Amino acid sequence: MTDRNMESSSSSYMGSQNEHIKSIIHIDVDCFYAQVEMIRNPELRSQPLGIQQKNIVVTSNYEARKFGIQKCMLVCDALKACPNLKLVNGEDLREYRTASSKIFMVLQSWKCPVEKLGLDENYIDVTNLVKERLKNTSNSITISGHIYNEPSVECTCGCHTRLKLASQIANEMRYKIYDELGFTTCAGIAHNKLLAKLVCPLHKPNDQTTIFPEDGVNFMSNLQSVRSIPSIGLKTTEALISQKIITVSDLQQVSMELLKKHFSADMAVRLKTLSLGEDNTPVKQTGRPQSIGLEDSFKTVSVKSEVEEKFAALLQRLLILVREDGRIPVSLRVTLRKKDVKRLSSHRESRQCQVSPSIFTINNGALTVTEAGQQKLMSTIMRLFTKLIDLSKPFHLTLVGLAFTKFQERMTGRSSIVNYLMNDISVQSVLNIQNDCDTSTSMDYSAVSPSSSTTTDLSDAEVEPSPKKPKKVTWIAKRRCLSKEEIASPSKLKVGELRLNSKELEKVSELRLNSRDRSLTPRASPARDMSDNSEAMKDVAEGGNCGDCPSYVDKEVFNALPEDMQHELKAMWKNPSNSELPRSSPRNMNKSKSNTLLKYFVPNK
Ligand code: DGT
Ligand code: MG
Repeated sequence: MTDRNMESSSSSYMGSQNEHIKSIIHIDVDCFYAQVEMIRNPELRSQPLGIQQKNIVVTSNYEARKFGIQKCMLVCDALKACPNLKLVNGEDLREYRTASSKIFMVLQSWKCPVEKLGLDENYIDVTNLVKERLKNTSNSITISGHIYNEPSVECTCGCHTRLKLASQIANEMRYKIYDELGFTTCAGIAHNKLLAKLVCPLHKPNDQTTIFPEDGVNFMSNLQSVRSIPSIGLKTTEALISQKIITVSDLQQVSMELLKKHFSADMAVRLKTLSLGEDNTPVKQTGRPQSIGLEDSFKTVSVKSEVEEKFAALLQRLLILVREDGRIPVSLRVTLRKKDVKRLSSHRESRQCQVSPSIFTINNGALTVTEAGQQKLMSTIMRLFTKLIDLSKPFHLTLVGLAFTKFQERMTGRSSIVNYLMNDISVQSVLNIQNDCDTSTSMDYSAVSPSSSTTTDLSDAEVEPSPKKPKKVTWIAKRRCLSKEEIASPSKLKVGELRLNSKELEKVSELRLNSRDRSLTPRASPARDMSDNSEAMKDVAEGGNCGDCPSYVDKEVFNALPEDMQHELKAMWKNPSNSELPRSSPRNMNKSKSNTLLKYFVPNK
């Protein structure tokens, strides 16, 4: 390293002491797919095991690695190296995804930001947790696991103590993952994501390594290829190699002037700082995926019926994933990779459109699609396909893909119940569009639009309007033939008839079916309603929880609510001034504050 660059890296270290404040853990599951298979079938544990996808061994257990089996080896080569290798097909990723979600959930129990990276890696920012624990710790703190380099002096900012504590938290996390799910893991602990990830595999399998900030430059300088840096991809590597920058040490020493000649100023700075082990990117809490998709690649397909078969197979698998996810899709994207035979090149094209949420129904809390719904989806897919491909001309495809790209949230939790009900009104509303009652009316739809759909970056896809974009309101009137008065107020939609999706409210969901049955029968007269109601109140007095409820409340629905919500409602009923709701009559509810939970407590009549 030149003096100047040495100087810049050491001053960067000294000058960035306030950047040592973070404590980041990176956790990577050992031989992930192989462990999933070994947990499913413990007999595999004692054998060399390879996970096969097409003709490649994508990973293997540590037993097989002793025989030289490496990731992405051809099956034939792997069998030559280890004739006893047991192969398990790993093309169906469902079990791996499920395991991945479980691990993520375990890590979330520490209430720190967790960022999922692929299926078997997670970053956890434990900065605040470390600070909290430090307040309550007077004893000297020891490290858990390995240290990259034993420090000769303590950094004055206290980062060594913090990272030692973080190493103990990492150990707790790994222990819990093993204890609850049976997976062994590795962890890296550092003051930034880059170093945490890079030191993670230093003691594989089933161990952990901590690196202190002052060792970052030295650690990085030992990496043989610039490609070892996680955010440097193939193209950047090629561009660097073309400038004879091959190792990370080369990158540390090269002048900024030269880097700026070949990269943008921002990129040049980023490359330089990464080479010095610096990285200030935050751990971003992972939410649910913005899209759920699958692709299938193949040599060439040039016949429409074959494309249809491929899509049908993909759709079956995709529906399983969506069912696992639980959200209701409202948008579908079709992707093709077209081969240009003359130019020997290929490119991707996508097209997407809205899909009616009515295609999806909830049975016992699970998202399902009927045969007819699947046919509708297939015809949407093939319609998008014919927009992407001119069938009057020959075509050659090497990939087809399907993805659901927007969803209606199925919110849960006490605070979200009103939104939750409103969402489901919109779902039910579209369900009702085909019904034959011809009353129509107009109403501002905004309150019931699926506003909580996750946002999706559609920049690479053409969005086309739905061919059957629901006329937004007519549906409510159509199906239920509600009176004008009822339509004017969503509060008049009965809670028993709304589709409630969360587990928390599954019981309510069952009740909905009953209520719906009732709603299809002729409407009861007010006198009859009164008697039904007093009947209901009698039942409650004999054993239900709804003794304090006003007479207009549907006690079945009330009793199905979580206890804390029941308490909250009772408190509001006891003190109506707090709730701004009239105690006496549901008729007055139209006048009260909108979006209030109590408004949904209108008995089914
Ligand atoms: P490890 O972390 O070295 O103990 O081993 P793994 O198997 O956990 O490897 P890792 O963490 O790089 O990848 C996690 C899983 O992802 C792995 O079990 C199989 C899959 N995988 C890894 N590399 C590839 C690949 O190049 N192609 C495909 N299809 N799957 C891969
Ligand atoms: Mg792994």
